[in-house]
Amino acid sequence: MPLVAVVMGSKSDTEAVQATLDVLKELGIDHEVSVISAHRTPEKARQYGLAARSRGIEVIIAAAGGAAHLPGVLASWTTLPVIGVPLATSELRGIDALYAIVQMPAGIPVASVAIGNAGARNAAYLAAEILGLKYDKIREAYQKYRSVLQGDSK
Ligand code: RP5
Repeated sequence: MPLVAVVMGSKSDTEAVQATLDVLKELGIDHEVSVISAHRTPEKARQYGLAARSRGIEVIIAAAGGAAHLPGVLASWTTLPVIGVPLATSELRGIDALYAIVQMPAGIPVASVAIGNAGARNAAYLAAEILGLKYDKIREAYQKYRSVLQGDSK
């Protein structure tokens, strides 16, 4: 049963989101992947956010570019933690998406990671940290990854 929902705003985001999927796979975290546009398919976003918890999802990672309202819209329909990944898919190269995600008004939080590949990877690591509070196997896999980093001289 997937614990992490990875949602992207467009099929065109697939390549940018691959780094998130790679890390989740490396850490052995069950996940599902969906394409939902907050502006083209708002009803789908609402239904997805409302049903996520009852389907067993515990963390949502939402990646979008441009006026990236997807993470905030999903967060409005659920009390699950939402991690937003700003993608550099527009002329503003992700600055717009970063501001849209990180500048959520008070009351409905969305965690923001960095623009692009670093953020895509870190979203999965952050999800592992959250899930590691409850799941020993995920915490151990994540700790193993971190201990490998300590031996890395770069
Ligand atoms: C956002 O607009 C998507 O997340 C994507 O990054 C960007 C462009 O999407 P398309 O218009 O190419 O589908 O909603």
